[in-house]
Amino acid sequence: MKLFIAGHHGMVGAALVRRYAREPGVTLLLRSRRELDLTNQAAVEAFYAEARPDAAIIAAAKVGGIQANHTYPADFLYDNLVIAANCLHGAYRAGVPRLLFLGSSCIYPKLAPQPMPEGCLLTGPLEPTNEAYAVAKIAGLKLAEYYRRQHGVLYHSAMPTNLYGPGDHYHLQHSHVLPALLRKFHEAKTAGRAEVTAWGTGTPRREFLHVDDLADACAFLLDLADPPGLINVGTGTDVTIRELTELVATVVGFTGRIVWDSTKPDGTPRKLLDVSRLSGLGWRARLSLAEGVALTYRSYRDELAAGTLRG
Ligand code: GFB
Repeated sequence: MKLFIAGHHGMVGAALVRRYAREPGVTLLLRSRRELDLTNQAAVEAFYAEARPDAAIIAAAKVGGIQANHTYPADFLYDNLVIAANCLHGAYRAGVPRLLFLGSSCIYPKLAPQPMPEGCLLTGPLEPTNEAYAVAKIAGLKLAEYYRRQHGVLYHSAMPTNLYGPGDHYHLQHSHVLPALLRKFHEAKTAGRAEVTAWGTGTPRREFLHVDDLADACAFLLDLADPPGLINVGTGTDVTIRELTELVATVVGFTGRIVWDSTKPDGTPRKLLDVSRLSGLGWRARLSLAEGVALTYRSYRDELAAGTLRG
């Protein structure tokens, strides 16, 4: 099988490359951003026509944490919408028979029932801090659904919960909470500082999935003969941001004080996926949050030492 992984330099794409390295029957088609600009429709169509993959996983996206999403909504909507449109339409035009599109748990309404089943999509208003990203991802998953319905191609989508792992972004303003906290605690410990500031009130609840578990779930879904059109990928359990903060501090070995900056947004109060559809099919996440954070702190230090840390 010739498999195109769109976005293989990103955290998710790189995890997919690691996962498929174990599959001898799979040849990966990979293009860096310099080689193929996914926002350029003509370039994407030319790539598909020439490379002719048997399947594609669309892991390319402009992503960021709560503040980046809130500050750059036009970029988050435009880039993600165009990437989704080009990657799906180009695949369809070139006769690619199978495609897995990756979205995000923020596609569900802000006040969705918890845990959130796939069926609550488009039943209420979105969380304002990430509405732009969510609208683009909803358009992408609907494109997959409609190409499958109208044209009979096997295009389907997976919605991962908040992800973390090797190759994450560690920018203090623009990253997600878990990498931001790892960096803040590491730098405070190294500099001997007594205090670290975390954002918001610490009361929102979030679910975190290690990116290697997501890659395994993608490989599982891509093997199904008749995959669900839309499926949640998570662990099925969540923690408060305060609990996460304490866990990260413990893993890093920071023993000072944690101060909460309530001028920063909390975002959606809770975002726990209902993973019964996926567990019913026989897939479960392997890594606990404590194991995953310990592994990620190790890769953070390795990336820092190698000069490859992003952000
Ligand atoms: O991970 P995060 O940036 O995004 O923030 P979302 C999660 C929670 O952690 C919020 C709090 O309540 C933040 O206020 N938090 C505490 C921090 N300290 C920090 C910190 O130092 N940095 C950050 N970033 N947060 C994102 C969406 O929402 O989730 C994206 O914006 C995407 O579109 C992603 O869907 C999965 O979980 O709120």
